[in-house]
Parts: sequence; structure tokens; C-alpha cells
Amino acid sequence: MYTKILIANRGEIALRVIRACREMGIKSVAVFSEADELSLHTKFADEAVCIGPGPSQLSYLNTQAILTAAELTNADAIHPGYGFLAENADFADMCSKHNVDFIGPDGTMIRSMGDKASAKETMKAAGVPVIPGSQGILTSAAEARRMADEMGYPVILKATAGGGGRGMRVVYRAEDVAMFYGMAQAESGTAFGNDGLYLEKYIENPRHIEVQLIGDSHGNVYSLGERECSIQRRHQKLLEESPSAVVSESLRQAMSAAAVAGAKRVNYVGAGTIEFLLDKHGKFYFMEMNTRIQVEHTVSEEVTGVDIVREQIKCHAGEKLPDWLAKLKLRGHSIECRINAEDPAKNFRPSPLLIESVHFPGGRGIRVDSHIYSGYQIPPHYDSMLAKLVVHAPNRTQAIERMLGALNEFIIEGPKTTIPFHIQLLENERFRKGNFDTHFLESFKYDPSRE
Ligand code: MV4
Repeated sequence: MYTKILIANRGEIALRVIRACREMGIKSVAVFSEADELSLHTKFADEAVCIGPGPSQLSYLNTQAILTAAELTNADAIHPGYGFLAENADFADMCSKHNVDFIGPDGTMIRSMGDKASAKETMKAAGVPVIPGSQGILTSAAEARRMADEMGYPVILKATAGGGGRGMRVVYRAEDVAMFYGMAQAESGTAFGNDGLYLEKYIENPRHIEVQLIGDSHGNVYSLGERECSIQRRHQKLLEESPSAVVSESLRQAMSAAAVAGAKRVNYVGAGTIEFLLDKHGKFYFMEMNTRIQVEHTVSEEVTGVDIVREQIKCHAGEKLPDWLAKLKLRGHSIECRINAEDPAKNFRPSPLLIESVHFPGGRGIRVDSHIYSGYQIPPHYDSMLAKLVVHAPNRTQAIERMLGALNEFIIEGPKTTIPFHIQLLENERFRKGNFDTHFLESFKYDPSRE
């Protein structure tokens, strides 16, 4: 097992990893930017090293500074958390060259899943259902037009280097293919340095459901069930739950089996997620694989009882996962609300102000993963998530009620937050019935006067 892990991240996920390390008897090293000197990860780790100025490019994305910090402190592994360097294949390669374990898959794996068109072909070969479309990347707008005419509209053009909703174009009419092809190609060339596009049949009003996986270096991969992630706004998730209200036990078995088969095909090691689209007929299709711990791993932890960060660390240290993971049963229902320093009345505009005071909710089945405290100044350089409020209850209805109670107890003075938005969302009849898809928030009306 590792003796010391450097955490190349900040905020709540840095704390999450520090806590796992402490429970495992592993020393932790925080890295921090000049803007994060007074952050809790800086204070709670066993050691802390300043790696540069506030802007991420100069600190949390500064690979040289981070590797130097790992060398200086004798860390034997680096945990990247999510975001920043978590899916940076070059950084994973650099770690390996410097003889420090990257707590994530190797550079080759990250690269192969990062190329969405080739990841899709890999999954298809493993028997995972994929959305009908081009085989690999398109060679011309004319080819896109021929394919789209043949399969029928609407279709979607996707950047192979994209993901998370960037570099996509939905095409409803044949006469738009050429122009949208040109736009998507130019955009992805500029944004990713790779202008490869692929084409798929556009699935209308799908749900976004993902399967949490954990794999060890002995060839075992297990499913930790699914998460419902359809409640998102501009590809930013706001609320996640496990299990999904619409996934039956037989669908869960089928999605899990497909995800496990895909991960086994590529000898996946560590924590990973396979994202699926679920259409209105109950058919599911591979969308992307994420090769990192995700923000919403918490809801899977609550319903499985598995400490995913702990198991992730063990997998990279070469340990074998316990056999009982094969017969895991989900228990109860868990919901996570992302509490962001954003004003839901003003188009979710960031509100990076001083936390004048904060009171966290508590009680049975309530978990708050957060790095904020009274007197904390939110730096303007990073994402706006302040806390993850996670509840666990025997069923979905009780989880919703427990969450509403906790949201009403959660007091943050200073910035505007997404708390009042979540309260209205949880009171919404369609949400409560589980009757929603990825477009739900486009029509959901938030009422600022009720704050
Ligand atoms: C799609 C789709 C419909 N049909 N692909 C968005 C993020 C990226 N992972 C892929 N995305 C989508 N791909 C086909 N063939 C709809 C989306 C999509 C979406 C997916 C999940 C969650 C929210 C979304 C919002 C808009 C579009």
C-alpha cells in the first residue's frame, strides 16, 4: 500500500481524498495555489506545498510544479480528483516516467477513451449497444449527408475529441448538414486541436444514466449500480440520484453487464463510469466512458455501502477487490444536490463572495461534503461548487423529503446559492414522479420571488 499520496486538486474532493487517506493510514500531501492558502485541504493534509498563483493554468494545471512537489515530499502516488488533470493522458504518462503512481488508468487508456469515436468502436466490439451512426470519424460533409439521408433525421454531429456536450450539432434538415459539418469541424479544431467528427442518429428526449464501475489489476470489474443524471443545465449536473426511478432490476442487470463487459475488454483498472443514453422505449446506448472519480460518486457510495475512493486507491496499489462485490444489492435511495455559489435568479451567474456564516444540516442519512467554513472567501478562479448535500433514505419519496428538510436547514450567508432552486425542483410534481429527461431543466420555471 502507498505510504504517502499527493492530492492534485482542491475543494471538497481534496478533502474527500485526505479523509480516505487518513482512514487508510496513508500520509497526505496537499498542493495549493496562492488563492487557496486558507482553504481546508491546505490545513487538513499532513503536508502542503504551494504550487503557484491563483489561476488554474499556473497552479492546479501546472504539471511540472505538481511533480516537483511529489518529488520533494516523497509521495508515491498522485490522486488527481476530478477536473484539472484527472483525464490528462500526458500527465499520467509523466507520472509514470517519474515513478509516481497516477491514481487513474494509464495514459493509453485515458487517450483511447478520450477519443470518443474510437471509444465507441471499442465498446461496440465488446458487445455494448451503441447508437447507430458512422463507423469512426467522417471523411467529408458529403459522407455525413449520405449517411444522414439514409438513416433519417435528426442526426447529431459530435467532435471525437469533445465530450461533456462540447462540439456537438444537432441537424434536423438535409440542407443543413454541410454548414453544420463545417461549423462543428472548425470549432473542434480550434477547441481541441482535433477536428475529427462522427455522426449518430439523434435520440430525442433521452435520460442520462451512468454505471459506476470499479476494476482491479487482477482482471475483476464490478458494477456499483446506476446513477440518474438527467437533471442538468448546459451539461452541468445539478442533482443526481441512485437508483434511477425508471431503471428496473432487469434493466439494471443489463446495463451493468454491458458496462462491465466494456471495461473488461480494455482491462480497466480503478474507478470509472460508463455513460448511457436511455431512450423512451427503454433501450440504452453507450455514450462515453469517464476514467476518473466523479463528483456524484457519493450517491453510489450511499446505496452500495462501498467507499469508492478507498477501493480506487487499493486497486491502483495492486490489491484485489473483494469477491462479494459481485453480489452487491442496492439499499434504499440516495440523492445529491450540488450547492453552487451561483444566482439561480440571474441565469446561474457565479457569486464568488465571502461566506459570512454557514450552518450545515445534519441528522440521520444526511452527508455534507464541503470545504467551506464561516469566514471563507470563495476564490474567483475555480468552479462554483461549495458543497454536495447527499441524503440516504429507505425509498425515493423519503429521500426527497429528507433532502427538502436538509436544504431548509442549510444556511449560507454571503453568496447567492442554488439552495432555493433545489427546494423548488424537489417540490415539482414531474420531478417527484420521476417523469423527466435531459431537457427537463430547459422548461423548468424557477420562481425567484419565493426565495
Ligand atoms: C446525444 C444526444 C442525443 N442523441 N447523442 C451530450 C453530452 C455528450 N456526452 C453527449 N450528449 C448527447 N448526446 C445522441 N446520439 C443527446 C445528448 C445530450 C445530453 C446527454 C446527456 C445529458 C444531457 C444532454 C443534454 C443535451 C444533449
